[in-house]
This record gives sequence, structure tokens and C-alpha cells, in this order.
Amino acid sequence: MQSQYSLFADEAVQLVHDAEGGIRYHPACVPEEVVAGWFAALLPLVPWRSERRPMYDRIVDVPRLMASVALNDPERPACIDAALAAVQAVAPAPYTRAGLNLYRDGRDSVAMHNDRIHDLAPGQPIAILSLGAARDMLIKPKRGGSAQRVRLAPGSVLVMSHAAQRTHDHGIPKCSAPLGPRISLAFRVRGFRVPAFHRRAAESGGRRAALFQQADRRHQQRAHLRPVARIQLQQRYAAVGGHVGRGIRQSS
Ligand SMILES: O=C(O)CCC(=O)C(=O)O
Ligand SMILES: [Mn+2]
Repeated sequence: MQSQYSLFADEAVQLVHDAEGGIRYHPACVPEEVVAGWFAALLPLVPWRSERRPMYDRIVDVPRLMASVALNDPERPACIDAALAAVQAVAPAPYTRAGLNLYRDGRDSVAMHNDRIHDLAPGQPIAILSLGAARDMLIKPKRGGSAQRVRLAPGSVLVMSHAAQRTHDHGIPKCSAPLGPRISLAFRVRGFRVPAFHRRAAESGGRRAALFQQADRRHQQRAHLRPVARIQLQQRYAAVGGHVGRGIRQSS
């Protein structure tokens, strides 16, 4: 069935190419007055949280507020479904969660990063719908080279492939001009890849299957470590000259 929003979906701008669709920008997927309504509904409704993260030898505030909504949560705001329909029109996928970011003004930002992919379904896109003030996003190849700057207009959708998280970083830089608030809705498909070794072990039954389940649980726990637990782990590992994962990444 055609979504009402596919009527608005215009020419996409391809920013990065890869075998999974790369990174592309759809400038006007939802009319501005519609996203203004969603913005007004979400701002007071969402339980925004602030986070703190380690940065070098300090613990700093993450410069934006965040929230997360499961797309099967019966309590989810109605406009999340409408936003999902708009995203499905340009980037169809079995999305499971929406990560929300609130940039209160131009001082809020997200540092250059790639989204953590260990718990995202391989091959599935990440689609970001913008509401509120327009903000620039920088997209930079990890191997070096110059960054592309794309203005994320309200009602636009930026689609990034899973594969692009390995080749490119993205971020929303701070802006010195006076700016109103912006909300981004990042739709993702959660579900991590089970390594072939573990899959075979699980299928074999008996003791190996139990070992697999143990490894699986450990993996899930690591994936959902709260920031504070990560900080504690980092400090512990730092004391013995190690590190946790691939370092702290700012993403969902
Ligand atoms: O706000 C945006 O457009 C980007 C957000 C982002 O990169 C993230 O949540 O991982
Ligand atoms: Mn991101």
C-alpha cells in the first residue's frame, strides 16, 4: 500500500555510495506544518533524559537530551507511527526502535561517530527524520578526506546504510547562530548478528548450546551496559592498561 507520505518524497541526494544504499538525503518527506505538529506533541510527552559520558580524564554532560521508544510499545505517542510511515515510504525496513535526540539550541550537538552496529540488524538502514530547527550534519570518510555538510531540514529523512557505519562518521556540530530546538527521530532495526560459530553450537544441542546461550547473554549485557557501568568498567580496565570495546561512542 502506498503511504500518504510517498506523495511528498522527492528526489533524494546520494551522499555516499555503497552496496547497501550508502547515505542519502530526502529533503522533503513530510510537510513542514505536519512535522511542526509532531514536534509540539513530542516535546512535552517524551521522558527526555540527560546522560554523562567519560571524555579523556573527565566525566562530561552529553550535550543533548535523549529518549528511546520501542515501536511495539502500546504507550508510544501516536505521531511516532505517523513518522514511521513517512520513513517507510523512502527507506522500508522492519524498524524496531526510535532513538530521539533533543537539541535545545545551537550549543547542543553530537560528536562525529558511527552508530554502534553490534546490536543492529546487518544490511538494514538507519533513517533519521528531522523536526524543528534545521541543523547541519557532517559526514566524513573514516579513511580520511573532506567532510560533506548536509542541512537537515524539518520534514527531511537522512538514510544511512549499516555498511556506511564502518566507512563513515557523522555528527551534528555546534552552531554559534541563535537556533531553536530540534528533535531527530532515528529509526533502527535492533537485532545483532549471531556469529556462525555460535549458531552452529546452538544448533548442535547439549553442552555447546548451553555455552552459546551463556556467550549470547554476555553479549546482550555488554550491548546494554548503562553509561555509568561503562565508566566503571573503563576505569577498571584503564588501571590494567586495557580498554572497553572500541572506546566511547556517542550514538543512540
Ligand atoms: O540528530 C541527528 O540527526 C543525528 C543523531 C545521531 O547521529 C544519533 O542519534 O546517533
Ligand atoms: Mn548517529
